Amino acid sequence: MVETNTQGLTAKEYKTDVHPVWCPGCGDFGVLTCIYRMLATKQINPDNLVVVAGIGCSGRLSGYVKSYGFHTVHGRVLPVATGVKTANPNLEVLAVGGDGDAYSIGAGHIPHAARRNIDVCYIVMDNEVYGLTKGQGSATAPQEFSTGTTPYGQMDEPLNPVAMAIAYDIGFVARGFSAKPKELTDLIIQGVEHKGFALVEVLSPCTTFHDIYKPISQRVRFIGPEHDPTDRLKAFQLALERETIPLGVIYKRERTAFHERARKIQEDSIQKRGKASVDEILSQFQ
Ligand SMILES: Cc1ncc(C[n+]2csc(CCOP(=O)(O)OP(=O)(O)O)c2C)c(N)n1
Ligand code: SF4
Repeated sequence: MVETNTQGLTAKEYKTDVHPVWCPGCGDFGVLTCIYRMLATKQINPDNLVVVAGIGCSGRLSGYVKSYGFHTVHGRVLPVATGVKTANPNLEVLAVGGDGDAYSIGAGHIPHAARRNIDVCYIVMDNEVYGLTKGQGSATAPQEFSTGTTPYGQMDEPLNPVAMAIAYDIGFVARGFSAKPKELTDLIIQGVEHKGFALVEVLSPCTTFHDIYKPISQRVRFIGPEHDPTDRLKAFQLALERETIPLGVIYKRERTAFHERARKIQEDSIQKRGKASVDEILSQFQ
C-alpha cells in the first residue's frame, strides 16, 4: 500500500524551485498542472514518490515535481520504473516521457511492462514530434507532416498508441488532452489508482514545431457512460475511430501486479526450500 500524508499539501506545494524551460503554450505545462493536482488530491507524500522521466522536453518534468526523480536515458523509462517499483513496492512510481521516448526508441519495452503488469502509471506526452531535437517526426507523426528532415512528409505511417496498448493488454488505457485539465487530472488519478500498469496517452501539442491545438480541439470528444471499458472489442473500436478522437478511459482489465507475483514466488520458495543468506547460496557453487 502506497503511503500518503496528512499534511494537507496543496497542488502548488508539489512544485520545485526549478522553473520549467518549456516554450510558451507547450502542452506539457497542462500535464504538469494535472500531475500536481493529482498529487494534492491523493496527498501523496513526496518522500514516497519517484518520477521516472525519459529524454526530451517532456523528460524535464521530473525536475519540476517535489519527489525523488530519475532522468533516465532515452527510451528507458519503463525498465528503470520496473526496477524502482520492484525493489520497493511501497513507493508510488510515476513514469513520464514523450512519444519519441515511449513509442519510437522505447517502444520495445511497452509489451513487456504490459505482460509483467508493473504497478506504474505511465503518462506519455504525445506531440507527434521530437521537440527537444527541434522537430523531427516521431512514431505518431502523420504522413502529411513535413519537417526540416522530411520536407515531403513522413515515409512511415503513424502508430496508433491506444490500439497498440489494447493489443498489448495493458490493464488501464486512457487518452486525455492537455487542454482539458479537469478531465485529464481525473484520468491520471484513475491511472495511479489502478493496481497494475496504466498508460495515460496525452495529446500534448508542441507549439513550436507542430502546433496541432486547433485540429485536435475540433475533433476531441468525451467518451460517454455507455462505454464499458472492460469490453476489449468495443475498446478497439474506440481506438480505431477516425472521425473524432475519443477521450477518457478506453480499456480496463484487473489482474495481479508484478511485485505481488514476485512476492508470492519469494514466499513459496522460502516455504519450499527455507531461507538462506546470499553467502549460503553462493557457497553451493564453490
Ligand atoms: C540514445 C539517444 N538517441 C537519440 C537521442 C536524441 N534525442 C533526444 S530527445 C529525442 C526525441 C525526443 O522526442 P520525444 O520523446 O517525443 O520528446 P519531446 O521532446 O517531444 O517532449 C531524441 C531523438 C538521445 N538523447 N539519446
Ligand atoms: S519544443 Fe515543443 S515540446 Fe519542446 S518545450 Fe517547446 S513547445 Fe514544448
